[in-house]
Amino acid sequence: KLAEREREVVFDLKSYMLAKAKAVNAALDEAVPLRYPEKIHASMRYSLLAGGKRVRPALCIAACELVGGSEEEAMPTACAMEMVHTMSLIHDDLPCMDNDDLRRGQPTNHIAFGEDTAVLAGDALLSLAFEHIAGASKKVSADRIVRVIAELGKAIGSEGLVAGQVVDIASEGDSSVGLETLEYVHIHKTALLLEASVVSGALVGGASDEEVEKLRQYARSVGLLFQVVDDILDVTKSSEQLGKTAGKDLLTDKATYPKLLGLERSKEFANELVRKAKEQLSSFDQQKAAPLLGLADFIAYRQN
Ligand code: GRG
Repeated sequence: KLAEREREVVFDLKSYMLAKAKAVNAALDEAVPLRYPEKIHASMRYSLLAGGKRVRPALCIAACELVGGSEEEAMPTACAMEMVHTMSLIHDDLPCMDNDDLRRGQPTNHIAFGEDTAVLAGDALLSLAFEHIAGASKKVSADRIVRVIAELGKAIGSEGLVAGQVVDIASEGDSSVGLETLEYVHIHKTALLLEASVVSGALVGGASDEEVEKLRQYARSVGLLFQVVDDILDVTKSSEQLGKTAGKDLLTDKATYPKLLGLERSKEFANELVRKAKEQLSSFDQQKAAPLLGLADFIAYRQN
């Protein structure tokens, strides 16, 4: 307990996150210049530079630094994770998927640029992510770059993010969806990209196989935690807004942790996941592990 409190005093996560977000934003800005054809690049930049917590790049850089690598080595890979995250949001918002008009308080990409451009901006960001890892990671050995490319490809393809989205769409409106399907969707839609961010950061930082494995386990817990907390926030935020006890997700057909487990047990599950995530970091230098320990808390106790 005392050691934990000391760490909180010496490590300022908020400043760490702000500094990493600033560096990532500058690198993303540079990675997608507004060149010909302007409309597609404007559309890519619109969503890529529209704010966002930059959790995936922060995890990537923190994992790289933990195993002895630098921010510079991690940056192209960190940016690639955000490019993929952004393209998944653009496509998720399309009329053929979630049909959302707003994202981060702004009109969604297809509302601002049209559906055709939004689809293509997503495609271009996906392609750029891999090009960027391969081309911009000058200080990282070729074999490690190949491992990162394979890791990311697997995490987001038809057995990864895409699989999560497919199962999510198929279970829409199905009131019999249980915990197993809910967990499948969350692990695939959300946790696998967080896992790829951490593992890829570790790989470009020169991690041993044993270190990669521990960080993978950390990321698995943190990834699921991210979505459990998202579900909890959906209930608590909309309760506040509505001034009622039932949040919006309790009023819809969508399966969520609070709906299937209840709010209290969902919170207990979230606490258990934070504990499990941190346990995986116990063999690392605790001073150096402070950012990843802090990021687990940030994901668990965030308000949006
Ligand atoms: C990746 C090839 C490929 C296709 C995409 C559309 C689709 C397939 C998948 C949907 C994935 C999706 C929307 C997952 C939800 C992820 C999630 C938890 C988003 C919110 O993340 P935050 O809170 O958002 O990090 P900010 O705004 O902070 O970046």
